[in-house]
Amino acid sequence: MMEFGDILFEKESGIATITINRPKVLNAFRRQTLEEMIKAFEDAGQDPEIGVILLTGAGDRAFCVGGDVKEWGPSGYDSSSWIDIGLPVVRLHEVIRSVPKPVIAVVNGYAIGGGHVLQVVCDLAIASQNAVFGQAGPRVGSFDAGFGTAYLARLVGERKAREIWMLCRQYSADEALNMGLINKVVEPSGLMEEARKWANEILRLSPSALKMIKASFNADTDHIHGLTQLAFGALNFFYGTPESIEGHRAFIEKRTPNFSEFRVRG
Ligand code: S0N
Repeated sequence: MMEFGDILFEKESGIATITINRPKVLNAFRRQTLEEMIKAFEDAGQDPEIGVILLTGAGDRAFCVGGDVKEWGPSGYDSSSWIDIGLPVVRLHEVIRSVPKPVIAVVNGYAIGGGHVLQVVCDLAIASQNAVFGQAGPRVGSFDAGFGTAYLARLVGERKAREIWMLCRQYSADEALNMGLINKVVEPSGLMEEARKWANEILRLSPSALKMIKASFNADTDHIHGLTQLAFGALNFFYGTPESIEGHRAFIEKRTPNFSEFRVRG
């Protein structure tokens, strides 16, 4: 079994479970976390003993709250942030979509920012009653567009997807279920049991049929990968600007950001 520092990776009875294990920062990810997740997904994807992959977060507060804002310190983002976080995020989205097995997000708390996008790109999502969903980028001087926007709109419709990004509100598990963002809501104590139940149902089905079905769903939205690459390229230019730094500093300093000086003629 591979050794990891930021994640837990277990395999049992056909099910691989990848757990982001940074509960002190609500399972926010850094470059190391992303690289380990990519390796674990690739390993599970190639392992003939594995038929389903579960993705979850450690503890009972969070699934994942996106990039670790504190890793870059109070001076804010700079263009190296793109290399540190951006490139592995793009690759991780790709790997979750390309592993030829169903991936289930098991959402046990906050799924915010890039953590929310992770659950969006999974094939299925089961959440506990206390899960909270939402985007944060425009509040913290960042954005995770591409699959995070255009594919989100496939799940919940254009209006709701635009609301999610343009207001940065938070949504309960029941609201997420009603808008088609997730598949099922259960009591927190029964979350893993329910996820394993779904996984075991999947394990009874034809792996080749599932592989082709996943590939065919993906084929319809694969062009969004290009949008993701463009958006992350734009993010590289955005980081390090006073506007992006204001969002980052405001979060670190626990205050409301003031973006008023950045409003320009269209
Ligand atoms: C999750 C929220 C809503 C929880 O609010 P709550 O319950 O009031 O708890 P807090 O007191 O706010 O948080 C508890 C402790 O956890 C720390 N923390 C929270 N989020 C992060 C984080 N993302 N990174 C590091 N630490 C985090 C808090 O600071 C607090 O610590 P203490 O107790 O020491 O004060 C609320 O916390 C929230 O809204 N969090 C921010 C979510 C967010 O903005 N996520 C995206 C952040 N990342 C970026 O924007 C950088 C860009 C990036 O990494 C990226 C680049 C490309 C593609 C994707 C991403 C990506 O972020 O995903």
